[in-house]
Amino acid sequence: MPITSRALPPFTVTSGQNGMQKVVLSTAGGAQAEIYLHGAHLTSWIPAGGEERLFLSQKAQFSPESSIRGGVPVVFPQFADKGPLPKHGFARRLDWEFLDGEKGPGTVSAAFLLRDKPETQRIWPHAFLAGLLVTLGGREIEINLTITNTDVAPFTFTAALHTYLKVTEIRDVYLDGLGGHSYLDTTDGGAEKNQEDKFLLFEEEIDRIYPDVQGCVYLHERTLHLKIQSEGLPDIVVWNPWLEAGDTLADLEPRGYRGMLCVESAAICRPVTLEPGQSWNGIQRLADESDPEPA
Ligand code: TA6
Repeated sequence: MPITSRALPPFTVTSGQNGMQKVVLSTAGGAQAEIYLHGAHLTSWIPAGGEERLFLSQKAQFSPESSIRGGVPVVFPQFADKGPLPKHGFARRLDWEFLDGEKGPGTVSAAFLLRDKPETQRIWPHAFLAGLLVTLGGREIEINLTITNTDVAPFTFTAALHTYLKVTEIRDVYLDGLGGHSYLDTTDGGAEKNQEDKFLLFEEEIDRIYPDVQGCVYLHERTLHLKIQSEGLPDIVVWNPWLEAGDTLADLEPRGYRGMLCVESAAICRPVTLEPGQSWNGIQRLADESDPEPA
């Protein structure tokens, strides 16, 4: 019998933390990603020849009632507390259905589905379908959120892909791509300010919404270089709780703030309205532009 590739299968459904189901994606080139059905939550992304690029709290709760601290929480149908719903909506706390995995040329993807149910109808009386398609390439990953109005009346929502990027030391990190942009400073009551400097550095708590950012945002830390690209999600949120606010988060390990930076692609400032039968689509793409580790 000929010896064939020893590569992992392109996708497998397996048991993760606390027995919760997750889908593991692997490309022939060695990239890997993990998505929990709970929240359709991407918790791990390792590009080919690279290291883990998503932060996952050591104290993350893997339980039906919680959302997972780290990775990429799906925020829908409400960003933060900008409305009557629980913070960041309900999609991140519900179990999604795994539809299928698919292998493409150099990529592998997994599709997840969430539909309204009595639990969501009680607090948000709308019929909808939410789809999340995660596509893993060699050095890239794409997270594609689709919302469809399956109701007989229009509805309006806000949404975000609340990505926690893993860094070694937040004080060594800087973001490029937001210079000259105005932002709403959530740590200052939402005051509108302007980022004069080309680079955004980190030395204290930060919680900002940059409306309508054209172009990509780049994260740099020594040899780490990540490109963050958004489509259909025009606002960028940058968040790090720093020490004091970080300590109030029961599911973040002490000094966990040093190892993370949230760079979120979002639709907040202009909420999305869908007529019956209409769909909306928002994408975040992460590309690892660091030099690959020698094999
Ligand atoms: O997206 C930034 C933000 O809204 C921050 O204000 C911060 O509270 C963060 O999300 C995390 O929220 P969570 O509910 O997950 O603790």
